[in-house]
Formats: sequence, structure tokens, C-alpha cells
Amino acid sequence: MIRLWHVPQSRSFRVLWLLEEMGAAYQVIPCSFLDGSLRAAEHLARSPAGRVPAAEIDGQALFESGAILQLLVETRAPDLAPGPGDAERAAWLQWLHFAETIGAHLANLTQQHIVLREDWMRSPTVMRLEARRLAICLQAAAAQAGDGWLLERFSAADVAVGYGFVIGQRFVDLGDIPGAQAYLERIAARPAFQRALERDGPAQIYTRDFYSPPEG
Ligand SMILES: N[C@@H](CCC(=O)N[C@@H](CS)C(=O)NCC(=O)O)C(=O)O
Repeated sequence: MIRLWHVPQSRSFRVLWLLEEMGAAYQVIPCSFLDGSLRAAEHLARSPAGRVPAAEIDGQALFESGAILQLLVETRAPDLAPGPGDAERAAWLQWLHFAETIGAHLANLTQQHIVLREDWMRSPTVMRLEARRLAICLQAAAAQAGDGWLLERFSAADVAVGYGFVIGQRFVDLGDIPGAQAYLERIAARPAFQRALERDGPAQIYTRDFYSPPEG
């Protein structure tokens, strides 16, 4: 049995999408950032920082999207990751974890543009800097993917990093990054990705298509 605590558009989308790629049976427990439920003792017991994703896999509670992805592929979907001893194993681990380098910039931009509600709280310098730093990360991933995927074939690393393109397009013009738009289009064409989008739920974080960095 797999259960996923999920907020639409958040990093828990990575797990949702991977579960669809696996064709797994799972239950989604919809959560909200707005009702305080992620700070309730019950959720903190699953995720000590009160975050999503949180998961329960065969009775085992687990937080951190990268760890959840890795456990799922290692135990149930070996075709979605090179295993230990495989020549592509090191590269797979590297790109799987690089997803959280991207995630840090997404989180900073989300905080600046959305979470901080008043202009005086925001820093135009941080907004511009973070958009630039995100673009550099997406550029590196798009260059690695070339005309295909991060490794020889599609893997859970594309799910982890691909989420960075799905959300990153709201902060960075992918048209300025060679290969980025095409990589996102390959992602969007995947039936499992489309099913995950359908299950994601109504927007809770991003309501604009694009959040422009302030001029400067
Ligand atoms: N490194 C963690 C980050 C988890 C995380 O920060 N999730 C965000 C949503 S994308 C969250 O739950 N934020 C709620 C909060 O900060 O209170 C992971 O990849 O699972």
C-alpha cells in the first residue's frame, strides 16, 4: 500500500508523477498550505519540518522527495533507474539529487514572488539573482538531456529534475535556454505525466503563468 500526502504544484508532484510512470496503485491524501494541517502533530510525526511530500510505503513512513523516488524505483520499478554496479548509476544519483539544487531556487523564488505578500518584504536583487541561478541549473540539465533524457533512457531522475522545468518555466523564459522547451515538451507528451497533472488538483501555489523578475 502506498499513500502520498500531497499539495498541488508542490514537490509532492514528483512522487505523484513517478507513481503514474510505475503504474502503481496508490492513495493521495490532499493537503493544504493554508489550513495549518501541515503543522499539526499528526503530520509532523510523518514529516518533522511539516513538508510535502510525505509518504507511507508498505507501512514505512518516509519524507524527502528524492528518497521516496529512490526507494520506489529500487523496490518496485527497476526499469526507472540504473541499479548499483550499472555504469550510469553515479550519473543517475547525481541528477536525482541535482533536482534539489533546482528546488532550492524554486523555493526562494516562490517565497519572494508569492509567500511574501508585501512589496517591502521582497528583494528585487534576490528575485533577479535567483532567476539567473535557476536558469543556469536548467541550462545544465537541458544540455545533459540533449534530444533525449538525462541518461540513456527516461528515469526517475527526469521526474525529479523535470519538475524543476515544469515549475521553473514560471520564473525563467525557457526559450532563452537551448533545449529547455523541447525537454519540457517531451515531458508533457508522456501519458503518465498527463495523468499526474489530472490528479494534481486545483492550483494552490502558482496562479500566474509567469512571475517576472523586477527590472534592474
Ligand atoms: N527537500 C524536500 C523539500 C520539501 C519541501 O520543502 N516541500 C515544500 C513544498 S514544495 C513544503 O512542504 N513547504 C511547506 C512549508 O515550507 O511550510 C523534498 O524534496 O521533499
